[in-house]
Amino acid sequence: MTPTTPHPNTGGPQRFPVVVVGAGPAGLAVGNILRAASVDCLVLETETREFIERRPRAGVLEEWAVRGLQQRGLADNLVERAQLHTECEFRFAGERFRFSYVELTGHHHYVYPQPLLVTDLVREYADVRGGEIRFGVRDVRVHDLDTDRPSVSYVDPATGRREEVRCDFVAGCDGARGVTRAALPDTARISRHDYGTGWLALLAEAPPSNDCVVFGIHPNGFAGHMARSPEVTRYYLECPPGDDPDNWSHERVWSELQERLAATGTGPLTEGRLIEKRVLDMHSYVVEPMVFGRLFLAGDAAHLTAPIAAKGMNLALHDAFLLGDALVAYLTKGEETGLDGYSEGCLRRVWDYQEFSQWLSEVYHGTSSGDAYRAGTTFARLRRLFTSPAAAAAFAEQYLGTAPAY
Ligand code: RFL
Repeated sequence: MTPTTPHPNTGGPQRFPVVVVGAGPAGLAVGNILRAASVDCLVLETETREFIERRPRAGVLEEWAVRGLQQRGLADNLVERAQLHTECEFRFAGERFRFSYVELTGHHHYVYPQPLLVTDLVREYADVRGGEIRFGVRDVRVHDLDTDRPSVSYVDPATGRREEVRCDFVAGCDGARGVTRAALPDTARISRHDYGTGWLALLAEAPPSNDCVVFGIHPNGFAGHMARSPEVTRYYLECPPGDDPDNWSHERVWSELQERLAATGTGPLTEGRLIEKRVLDMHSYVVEPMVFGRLFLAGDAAHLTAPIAAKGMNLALHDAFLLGDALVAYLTKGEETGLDGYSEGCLRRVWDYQEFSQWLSEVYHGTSSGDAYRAGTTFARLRRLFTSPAAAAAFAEQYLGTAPAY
């Protein structure tokens, strides 16, 4: 199968070897890998470029993910500007406990805000590698996925006309609220897990108040502190699922954060204006298989990991590397093994990260559950981390995503 040239102005359907639905980390990484191999593709995105370049979300990247971006020429800015995180701190029972994973393993995390990564990936795809991308598209639909001539259609925002794009493959990278997952047949299995808790996700215009990530385990509920930049800090507060962010005034947010993150030997947090305040219901799902006919799902479209363990963007990149490389191998050399093994190759890491998130959720939420038994086992888990070298090594491996095989 040879890449075909698009014909944007013929009035008839256009044609690209690959249509990527969604310009998040997954879709843009796939697009960049295809363009590096001179495979044409079209990325369709419902939002504007300005919007996706500013949407605040993730920040923590694992070493293998950064290496994967570097190998594909996508990490120059990241490597120059990212912070390196080498330790985290648990606060519980009024005390603080440092966990230096770099000392234990030699490995660290990179912290690089998702909007900066998305900005880098769009620039490289559209402005450097000459990839086609259409922003602001409406009502995207996928068609004929179980044939070898699938297509994607959308309403052009400028003309109001429905446009059709024929292709060989559709990469469904449109996140948790996209449309491609809904095109799966009833035979696809979607496993869901609801943690029964909410997190108030906050971004504060305030410098970090600690030199590393802090996890506060408190009877009032979990609280998290994560540096995003020297001026901005992400905070989380456990809250009831479905809670209204308006229930959380500036004063209430800071007083709960101060209380839940307090520990002997620590000063008060540096407070600041709250620039993001939204409630996330902690839930996860996994789609199996991640492939239907010519549709290949990647990232949050295929699996959502509640941001408990900061794994979602890493998994999105893992999928994108496998999918981009497999599509290039097929479209340029006719090799099918990458596409055949795609779903299984992704899902092994996905399930491993899901399991770790579930384990960590119990650590974060057990003491505030109101259940004395769960609180007791939570403290046992925490104590074990700081008394058993084997438990500490196992935690570090999962926290960093450094297992030798998945
Ligand atoms: P994205 O980033 O959601 O991108 C999907 C894109 O598709 C567009 N779209 C459509 N386009 C065309 N047609 C449609 N019908 C469309 N519907 C939607 C959307 O506008 C969007 O541009 O999915 P992707 O690429 O799979 O990337 C996933 C990550 O964004 C996500 O997993 C992470 O943000 C999760 N996450 C974290 N992950 C980490 O690895 N480390 C972290 O520290 C971390 N922190 C977080 C997080 C997610 C959070 N929220 C908001 C849920 C912190 C938070 C608060």
